[in-house]
Amino acid sequence: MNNLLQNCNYLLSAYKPEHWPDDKGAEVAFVGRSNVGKSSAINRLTGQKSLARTSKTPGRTQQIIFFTLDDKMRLVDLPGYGYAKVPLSIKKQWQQHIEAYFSERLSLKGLVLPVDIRHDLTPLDEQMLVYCQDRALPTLILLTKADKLTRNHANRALFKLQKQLKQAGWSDLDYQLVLFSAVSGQGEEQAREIVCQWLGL
Ligand SMILES: Nc1nc2c(ncn2[C@@H]2O[C@H](COP(=O)(O)OP(=O)(O)O)[C@@H](O)[C@H]2O)c(=O)[nH]1
Ligand SMILES: [Mg+2]
Repeated sequence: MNNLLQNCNYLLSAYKPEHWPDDKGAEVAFVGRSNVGKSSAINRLTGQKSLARTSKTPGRTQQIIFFTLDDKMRLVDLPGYGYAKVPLSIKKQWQQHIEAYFSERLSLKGLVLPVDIRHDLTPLDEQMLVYCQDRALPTLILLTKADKLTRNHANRALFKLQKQLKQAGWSDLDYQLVLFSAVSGQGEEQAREIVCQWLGL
């Protein structure tokens, strides 16, 4: 099947809101813990090996990176969080930028939140869900690195996360949940379909 996201190109990296592209059209953002597989997910979904730079060293990119599909649609790689060695000043700056992005960005139509299938949700993951709920933004939680577990264990992790979200007061109407692997391609079509729908493709 034709990959509607494949014609995605690098647009720009922004340290400051002044550098963001015009707030027009539709945008889908990816945000999550450092090293969770955000960039790998963007590469898998666009079918490009090295569109977003992947890294074994967490916490390296503090910019917001914009990719463009055409003049009106963008994918956005937001800086990762939760990396302990990042200085407090950078963490504060990160918080400000992310808050500004979520509160101001009108073209933002949906958020992809990758979560490592082997880890629990962190407080910042939940904070992202709060941002989405505050502006009624559709959310896709990708349970990444599913290839690291057997199918049985992966399904168990999925149920565990659903339970954790329910206990934290989230309704299953607040998010969609997909088992995903950038390595095997598990869940890629389902995730791509959701992203395309948000973009109006
Ligand atoms: N096994 C496996 N490794 C992955 C997967 N996704 C990412 N990785 C690895 O995890 C590390 C961090 O990935 P990256 O995409 O740079 O994470 P980011 O910091 O969230 O953008 C890299 O070494 C990737 O190769 C996956 O689905 N399966
Ligand atoms: Mg990355």
